[in-house]
Amino acid sequence: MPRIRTLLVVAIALFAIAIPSAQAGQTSTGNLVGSVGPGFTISFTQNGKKVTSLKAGTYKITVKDKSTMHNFHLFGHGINKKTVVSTTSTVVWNVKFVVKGTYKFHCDAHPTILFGSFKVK
Ligand SMILES: [Cu+2]
Repeated sequence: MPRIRTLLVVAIALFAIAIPSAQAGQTSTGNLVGSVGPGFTISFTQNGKKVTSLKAGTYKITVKDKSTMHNFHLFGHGINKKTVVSTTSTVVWNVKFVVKGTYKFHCDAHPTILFGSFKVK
């Protein structure tokens, strides 16, 4: 009987530890949108405003590639995700920003014209 009680205490303790860590790993949606095209324009916004910084964490990013001559390429600190230049697409990425620092995005076909960056703090 004491052995079962010990196991129960351990199980409850593990459960108590698991709950906060699950919450910490939750995805923040935050209405993040990466957009490129249809003209020569690229943007990364949150609720319609240009993103300059984000807290480290996992985010759901909706990427709208509205041009067959541009793509949206997000990269830095282990992140490297992109759409295809020759097609249009709308995709949702789950991106985990772990490392604090500057992240960049650009169009691979026009990296000196269409580019931007933001910080993860
Ligand atoms: Cu381009």
